[in-house]
Amino acid sequence: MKVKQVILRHIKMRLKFVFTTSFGSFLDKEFLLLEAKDENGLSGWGESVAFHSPWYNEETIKTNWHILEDFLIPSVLNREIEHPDEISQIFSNIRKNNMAKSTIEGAVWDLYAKQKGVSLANALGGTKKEIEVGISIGIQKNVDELLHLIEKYVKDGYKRIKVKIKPGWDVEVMREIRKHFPNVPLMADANSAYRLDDVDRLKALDEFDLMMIEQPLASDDIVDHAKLQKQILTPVCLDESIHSYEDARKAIELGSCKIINIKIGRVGGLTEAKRIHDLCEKHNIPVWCGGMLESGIGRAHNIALTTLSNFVLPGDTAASSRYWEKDVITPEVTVHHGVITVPDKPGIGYEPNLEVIQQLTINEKSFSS
Ligand code: OSB
Ligand code: MG
Repeated sequence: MKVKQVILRHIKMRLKFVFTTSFGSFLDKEFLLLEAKDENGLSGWGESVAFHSPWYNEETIKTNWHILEDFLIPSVLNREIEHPDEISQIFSNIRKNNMAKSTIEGAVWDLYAKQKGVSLANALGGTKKEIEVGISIGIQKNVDELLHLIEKYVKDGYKRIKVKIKPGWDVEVMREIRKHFPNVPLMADANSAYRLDDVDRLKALDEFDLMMIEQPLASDDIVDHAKLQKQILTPVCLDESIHSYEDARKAIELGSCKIINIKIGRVGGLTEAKRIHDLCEKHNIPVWCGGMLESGIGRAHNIALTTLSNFVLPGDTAASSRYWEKDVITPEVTVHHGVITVPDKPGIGYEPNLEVIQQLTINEKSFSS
């Protein structure tokens, strides 16, 4: 196959709620959509999950645009490609910038699946027809508001509740949650808000029977996480620390985690995500698919990836309507009793809604060879 044209769009969408983590809050979500067209007019779609500011990792929408425009798009345009696995090879001389790489790699995967007439899930080797999802709840103004949200999402049927924590919004909050929801599958995500010195506070979470604690320590650490895991009962799950297969291999070898959250953008694309999945499966490390408040395009990629066999824990891929008044795909992603039915149409299986996309586009550029 050959990509003959790429259209890069900068989109701005308002979330239905303010999302707050240990790093700060936001209401407007900006992101990039990349459309890759072949000679027959078929389009593959990818989404950049980089944020407006570099709080989650070092990438931003602007750095992604730059790397895509000046390096990644030129190296893919008009090039003969047999299989999307080649894309990560083509990019191997460009360091990091994983979210930028993943944007175009995902579009090529979608295009490839559409050309073959198979679903993206199928093209990746996934077999599940349904996937289970949980919900990620940001830090709230007070515990009552958090309890109300949990009640609502439990009623909706979400398979597990994840709450964001930080020092001062942790042990007492979990105690309150457990008082009201003694049996709900529960986990916490710290987005790197703690240091190894905080071990006593983290040990105090052991009594709440959490499924895991996600990324308690520094975003570039795997050594202290290994020390921490030896001292707490709650399984450590790594998010920010895992950028590649090699990171995953080292973390598993060191005992830095018992679970890994795979995000396609963070690891540079679907091919690398699948490699990490396979490695974890071999080592009995369960994985789940993380979320980055994606639009429907990125959400569809997450759904396809989650059909792989070792995605045994509910992911953060909640329904479109949880985030957006109107998503950029038709149909929107819906969740029934905590389950998403995986689409079986070719490619990502949801149709990009060009009218909605146009309305939300604040900058657009077309590239062709
Ligand atoms: O750490 O998993 C995270 C959202 C933005 C950035 C990082 C994270 C998150 C979430 C929400 O937890 C996941 C989602 O609902 O998309
Ligand atoms: Mg996380």
